[in-house]
Amino acid sequence: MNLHIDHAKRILVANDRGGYTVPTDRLYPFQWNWDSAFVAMGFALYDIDRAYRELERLTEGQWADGMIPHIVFHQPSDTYFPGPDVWRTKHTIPTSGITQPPVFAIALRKVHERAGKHAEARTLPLYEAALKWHRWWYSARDPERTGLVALHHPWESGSDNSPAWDVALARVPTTTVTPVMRKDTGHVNADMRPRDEDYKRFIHLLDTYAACGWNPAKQWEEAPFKIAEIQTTAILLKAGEDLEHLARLFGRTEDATEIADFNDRSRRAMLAQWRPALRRFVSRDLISGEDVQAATQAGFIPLLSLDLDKDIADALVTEMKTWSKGLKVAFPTTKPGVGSWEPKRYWRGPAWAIINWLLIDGLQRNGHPDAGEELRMSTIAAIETEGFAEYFDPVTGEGCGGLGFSWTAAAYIWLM
Ligand code: 2M8
Repeated sequence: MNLHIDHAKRILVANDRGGYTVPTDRLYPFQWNWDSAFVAMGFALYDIDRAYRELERLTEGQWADGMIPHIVFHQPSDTYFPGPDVWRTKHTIPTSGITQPPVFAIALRKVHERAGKHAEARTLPLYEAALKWHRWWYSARDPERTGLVALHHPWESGSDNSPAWDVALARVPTTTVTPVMRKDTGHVNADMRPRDEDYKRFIHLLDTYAACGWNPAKQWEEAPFKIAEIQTTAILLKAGEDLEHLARLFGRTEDATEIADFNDRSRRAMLAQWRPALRRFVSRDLISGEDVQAATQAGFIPLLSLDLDKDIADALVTEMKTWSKGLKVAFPTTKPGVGSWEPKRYWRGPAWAIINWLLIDGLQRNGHPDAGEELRMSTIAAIETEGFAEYFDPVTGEGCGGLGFSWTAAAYIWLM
């Protein structure tokens, strides 16, 4: 038995709160959307029942309109801000009012394929939930049918304080109705977290959407932050491919046609976001109408769901290599050396095991298994040296943020 795998499994046990896994104790005491999808894939390798449970418990938070919220507050806790009283949503089980990257259907296909006989009955309700959520993405977050889905809040990207949001977020006022009472900086060093000014803007956005009654059409009109986002769309497309696969497997021909149509739309739109001069893909700021130029990991995530021409795939890999050069741990979430790069501050530079996981899959898909293998080894070495930290300083290799972190544990189990 590999001792690290044993340790990873013990972390998932310690973070279990009754069929769902918190990202880590105290810092994140609830169920988070994309964290749970990664965790479910980890469980899929050794405990299918628990893998299904993770996804099932997440869907308890699904809204009638199909959205699966970014946090499900199954039980109260006073160690996190903003809690359910700040979100003011109306779901029976308290939830946040925004969403997160749709990794869910990617996880569901993997769980289903490892579940063997009799899996269909347990997979089907989750398949239905995923389909409802994908329909929500394409109606609520792409009403103009461009193929790129839009985010209304940096938290929806999962890359909360990424330099990708600097320009758009600067337009959001720092005034809030809700007093900002941060708890995160009581758990981890403030230098590793978003700045106070970011939090004021995060809460300004939350207050704005709460005032819209969390109505998607109203929010679309009033959102002061609206980014047609490349990483989220890339994940949605991969999830869409997996969902389409399940639809065909279950003989759901009409669903399959509908999903294939979503997928085609996103595929075409993403290809149009390729910028040869930058050697990466870009998001679009829907308020200014401009490209998001910031050099972040998001620009490489389309590897995951597009079958790229060789010259594009090669250019992406060349660019990725220049970013990783001389680093102890790849892959940095911001290009090293640019003004906004901060190697310890959360999503402004550090390496994250789950981002690497997506990139590894993408590199394999696009004919670069060696680059994928290098990244896999870099991720494993970082974890074996520093433990199951939330993320890693790419220069020193230091494990940062929360410790005993669920998605790092799941990534380790998966990547080994
Ligand atoms: C971080 O985000 C939450 C808000 O959702 C926070 O900082 O309070 C991000 O790293 C996000 O991607 C992640 O899902 C969450 C829980 O691990 O923490």
